[in-house]
Amino acid sequence: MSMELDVRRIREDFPILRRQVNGRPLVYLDSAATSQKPEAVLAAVDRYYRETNANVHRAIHTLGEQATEAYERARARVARFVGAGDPRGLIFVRNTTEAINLVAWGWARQNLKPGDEILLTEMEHHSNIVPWQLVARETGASLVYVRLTPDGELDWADFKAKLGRRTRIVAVAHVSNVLGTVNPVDAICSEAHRAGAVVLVDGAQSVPHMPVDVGAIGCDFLAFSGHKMLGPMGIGALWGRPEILEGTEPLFGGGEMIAEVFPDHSTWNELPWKFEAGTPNVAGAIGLEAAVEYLEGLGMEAVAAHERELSRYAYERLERVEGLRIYGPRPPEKSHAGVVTFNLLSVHPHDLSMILDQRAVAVRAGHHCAQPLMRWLDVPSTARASFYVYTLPEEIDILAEALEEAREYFSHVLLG
Ligand code: 7TS
Repeated sequence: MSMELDVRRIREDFPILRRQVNGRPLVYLDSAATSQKPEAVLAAVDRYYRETNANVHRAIHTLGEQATEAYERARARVARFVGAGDPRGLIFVRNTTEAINLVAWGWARQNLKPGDEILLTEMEHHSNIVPWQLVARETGASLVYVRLTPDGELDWADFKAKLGRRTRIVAVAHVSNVLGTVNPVDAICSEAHRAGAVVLVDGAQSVPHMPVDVGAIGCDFLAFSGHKMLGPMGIGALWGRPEILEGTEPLFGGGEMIAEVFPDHSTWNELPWKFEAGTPNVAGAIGLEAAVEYLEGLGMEAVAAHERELSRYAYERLERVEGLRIYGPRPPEKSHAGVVTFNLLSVHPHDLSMILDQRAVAVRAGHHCAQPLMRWLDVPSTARASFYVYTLPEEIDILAEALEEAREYFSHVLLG
């Protein structure tokens, strides 16, 4: 198999991959939930706390200045990673969920009115549904969902039909965390802009796995999480077009986000600090910078090619497991990221996941925070294997063999 990355070499950078689970080497196939962390990220966070720790944007002393410089350097690096030349558009938040809420409660609450429409798709994660429901209730706007094709791709004709004069914002996942579908976000942006709507791209499953460039996509907002891209938990980012953010009122008030405070009113700091109230997660931002540096060292084209190859192989291998039903667009004919979702016979995915765990295989089981999509699939839940830079094709073989054993076991149980 042609491999774009030297995966064995990469694995040496991830200490957790040396551990055993139930007496066997860990087979970690749950990177869509969260990724593991390389030494470089662990060391960057550790070094920050050992050598530089101080609050940012406040102190004039050496540590304070070094911490501020490191935090702002991390911002510029993360902004460049997603193709944003101007770091003023890059706001550090906790995760994708917070980034989307910032747009919903900031921009949308201030700009939507009764009759306006928020256009979503049937494959969204709950974090790209629920904030819009709350804001729709508050503003009188309504939610409209683009349908999926039987393959689990966006129904383009339905998108064009539902995008209209009333559409104010389109919020769409770049990559589905369940089906692995890669959505044509650049085409979505040009259509939406023609209709006068802004576009938020949920990049939680794309920014870690493929080259993402906000300029090339043409989106207005991009949300992503550090913990899914080799970085620490508790740090993520919202990128927004600076001209839109300039016109948006802050969401949280407090230290850092102000220019001047009077007893009865305040004026706001400049971008991006206007949206970063209180002491930020400086160590997290520095860890995320180290993650970005690590990914750039591998090359995002190579990362994407590696995962495409793994998902093509996973389909080919898992399709040979009798009784396994696989969902989502089939690679390589269809554009598909490193996520494979399936069910075995009528076995509950939680039971399946427990059996796989006995063999040290970690997959996710459940509704994957995408209940509307589960209803579309007409199943209560699924099991999901997801891949990253450290995933070996041999681990897909181990998964397939464990599934074959599970099928043996359950077919006896199910048939009595
Ligand atoms: N959007 C998508 C497409 C996601 O996959 C996730 C997390 C989120 C948003 C939310 O990210 P968070 O960092 O704010 O939690 N997805 C998953 C998953 O698939 N399994 O666990 C979390």
